[in-house]
Amino acid sequence: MSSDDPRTPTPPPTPEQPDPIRRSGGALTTSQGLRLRDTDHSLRAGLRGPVLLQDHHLREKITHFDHERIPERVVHARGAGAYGTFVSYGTASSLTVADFLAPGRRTPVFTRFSTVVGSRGSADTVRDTRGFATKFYTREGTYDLVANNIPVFFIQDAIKFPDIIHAAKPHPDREIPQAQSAHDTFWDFVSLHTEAQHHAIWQMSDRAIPRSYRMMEGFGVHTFRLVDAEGTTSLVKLHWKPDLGVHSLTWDEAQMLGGADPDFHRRDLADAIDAGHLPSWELGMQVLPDAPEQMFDGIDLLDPTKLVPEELAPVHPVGRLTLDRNPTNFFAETEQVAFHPGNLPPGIDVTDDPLLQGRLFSYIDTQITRLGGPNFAQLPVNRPHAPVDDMLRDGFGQQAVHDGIAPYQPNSQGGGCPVVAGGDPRAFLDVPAEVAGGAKERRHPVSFEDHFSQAGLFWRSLSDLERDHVVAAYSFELGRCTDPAVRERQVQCLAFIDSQLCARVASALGLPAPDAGAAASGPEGSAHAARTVEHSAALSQLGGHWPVDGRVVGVVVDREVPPADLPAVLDRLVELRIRPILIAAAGGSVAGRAVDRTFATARSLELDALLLAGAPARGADAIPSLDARVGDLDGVVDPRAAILAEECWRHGKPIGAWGDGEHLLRGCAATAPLTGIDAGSAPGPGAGVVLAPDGAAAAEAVGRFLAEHRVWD
Ligand code: HDE
Repeated sequence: MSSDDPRTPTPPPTPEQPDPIRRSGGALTTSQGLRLRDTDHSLRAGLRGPVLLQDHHLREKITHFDHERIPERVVHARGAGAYGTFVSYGTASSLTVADFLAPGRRTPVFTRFSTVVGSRGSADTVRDTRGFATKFYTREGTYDLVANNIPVFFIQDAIKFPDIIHAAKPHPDREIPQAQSAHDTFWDFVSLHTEAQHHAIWQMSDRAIPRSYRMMEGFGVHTFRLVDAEGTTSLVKLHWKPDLGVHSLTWDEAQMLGGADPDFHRRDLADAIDAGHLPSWELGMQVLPDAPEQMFDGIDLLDPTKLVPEELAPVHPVGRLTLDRNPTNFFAETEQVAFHPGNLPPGIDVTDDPLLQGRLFSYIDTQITRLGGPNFAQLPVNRPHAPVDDMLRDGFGQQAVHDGIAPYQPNSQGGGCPVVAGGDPRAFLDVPAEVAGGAKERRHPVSFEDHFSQAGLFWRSLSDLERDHVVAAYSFELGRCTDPAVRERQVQCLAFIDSQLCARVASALGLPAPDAGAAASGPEGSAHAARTVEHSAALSQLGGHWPVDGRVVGVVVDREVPPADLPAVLDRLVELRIRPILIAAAGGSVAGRAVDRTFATARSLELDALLLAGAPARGADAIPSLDARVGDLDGVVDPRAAILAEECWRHGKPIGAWGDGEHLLRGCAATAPLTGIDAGSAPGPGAGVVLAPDGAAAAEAVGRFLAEHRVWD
């Protein structure tokens, strides 16, 4: 097929190759290409008369508008995406014939991140699992790695998917709460259907409130099967490891952001890419022997509620993904992209995990409705970059003009074309893996019955601070349940995970902790516990130093008396790969730099750290009622600057001050109830608050703290 053959789908547009359907810069036309003289007035019978039915432009404009919405995804409705490139290290080429994993191979990709439960207009920062789906436009056809940021799933069998989702979505009577798991039906289900407990404890951890899509891990969840050139197979678990480390919001920030900036993650991703802070992840594989029983160290590899601790099977890096281009049009690309876990290249195949098997059916089924028919693979974002020569024909939205008369096999009327690949090793291979036989039955193996041991492993592997957050999350979520029976049943489940966790949550809820003896004996199934390691350091996200690329630092400045070194400090931050946001009482410019935010528009929530470069005089729009909350600021300094500092302090964000900024910082420190900064001890290094001799030193110090994400002390 030649490249100008109409059957050859063109790859998604790039900025250099605009989509031919997109008309830009020219005259306004109808959909038929007729140039229009006016689009502001309907055609009327006389100046004050009725509108005429014959106004084709009015009818077309309104009719098309009436049909602009398509159904949102039944899950993962809210998301954001970007294009990029995957570069293979070649380290997996001994395990799989997949061409995109050959040494040095570069493959274009599109990645979409999402929340699961909320609808398309819901907030980004809700407590939820995140989707992390990547479409690799490989030379051998499209590969979709449809992953989540949590390595295990709520259920073991696809037949339970409607149940967990119905329980997690808003209550059907009032359709509340939106995008929340803190309600009765969710906890009703997970406390009755206890295989959900492992996923639920991850969801109660900081993993479920990421700081950024750029700072999340991704997990393929299921075990997949690789096959090499000799036909030797291995089982793998797939991992995305972010180069920026795994970091989270605090719960307080997540909730405040739901109101202040519901688009926080979407904006963060697009802004970082625009600013050249390109997000990147390493793809890694845990490689496990393809033994007939498909168990590894007591862990059933077909059970998607179990992970394999990295201490038992290290993650081997096989390539790097870098996202470098924002979509041009949200609807055309991010909304219409369609992933499918069965889109696999030669060399990667599925396993008999019953959750994965159900997914293979579900994705295409839902997309036929959502994208209006069976031809959605022809939409620009979904078009394979490999040549397509299928025998699929007609249907709603057909874009191709197929020639010939023989879209069937075998044929002689089309010269036998398109031909099947036969034994060509580059064609897709259904790996002839043995099927575990037996009678047909609706039952799972006994190894699926352990629902608690890995939830306990997760809890034990967290640092004290992370555990505090988990306790607070359970206490909040169960505290929002109205039915005492639901609360009590979930507290009983916590007893099977860990007695200390249970006691702390029970105490917060004012419930008695179940007696330790009952908890220790465990529920039915615990005899099969896959308790292989006591502790897995990889499950904790704290510790370590990470690049600060794309972190956001607010610089508070007094427009009237900016410090002389302000431009140098802003330049230094950019050199450190940090994005400065200049904040002043009013807009305009300071020292030749544009003010990015005024006190009316700045919120601490978009900042990772704060630099105080002055004690800004009150803006004309200063809020008098805030004065009472702010102590020793002379009634001259704008109280909103102090509130920025107080929020940063409360959320563990480093604060640096120099020059006149010291006055503001000391004023904050003097009002301990407001700031939480202890007035007795002078702010200084170690507490995450730095009084620096100059701006450069303040910027460097804040950068050092940011490498650890937050100052938890
Ligand atoms: Fe999905 N899932 N899922 N899922 N999933 C969808 O497909 C489904 C599961 C995941 O950005 C839907 O096109 C079933 C696990 C992501 O477009 C739907 C089961 C994992 C996305 C669907 C699962 C995922 C989806 C909704 C249980 C992590 C968003 C719209 C058997 C490994 C993709 C759509 C995007 C989307 C079904 C479980 C990840 C309904 C039946 C496990 C990231 O087909």
